[in-house]
Amino acid sequence: MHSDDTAFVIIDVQNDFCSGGALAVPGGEEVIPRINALQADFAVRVLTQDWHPVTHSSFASNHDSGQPFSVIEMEYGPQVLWPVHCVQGSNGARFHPDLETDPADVIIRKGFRPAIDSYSAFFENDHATPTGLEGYLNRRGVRNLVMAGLATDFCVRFSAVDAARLGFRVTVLEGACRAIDLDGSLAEARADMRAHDVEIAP
Ligand code: VGL
Ligand code: ZN
Repeated sequence: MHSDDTAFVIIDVQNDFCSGGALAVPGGEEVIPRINALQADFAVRVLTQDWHPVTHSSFASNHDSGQPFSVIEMEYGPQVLWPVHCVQGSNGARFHPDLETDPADVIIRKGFRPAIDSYSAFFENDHATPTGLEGYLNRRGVRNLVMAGLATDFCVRFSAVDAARLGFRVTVLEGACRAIDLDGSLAEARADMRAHDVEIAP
């Protein structure tokens, strides 16, 4: 059992990020058994859920010339255009059926504003609009975070780096994550996490 001030943050283990999903991360569902087994070791458990309106600006289909996996410039910076995924209320947006969700204390939904994407569990991609998770964790006295889930190089990376910037001590369980690995994004994610003192554990 970890100390009471340590939370397990489980990122986006949803159908669309697993095999057969709209934005399947290779081996996505392989993280589930370990994540399920670890949950009992934590006093605080957080789930995040990517949760987009069908009009979302990160969807390639909502841009005239946007191809999936191309990058465009948004007001808040570069944005990868994704296939339609994790649409609010759809089966793809549901947690994978094998993920144990009953132990969760809180579920943070993100990416619900049409005009802005949100990889991080803490801030949307403008790095300014908060999701509220920081306040939740602070009010519960949490200082340390252990993270796992999907995808290593997008939502896990930005959640871990934001958390470290906010002053949490962060460990990413890389073996309980899987990556999209788009144009070197996994190597970049590892370097970014290390540069922000995120511990990368197996
Ligand atoms: C994610 C791309 C788009 C993720 C979410 O969970 O890593 N990636 N939306
Ligand atoms: Zn998304």
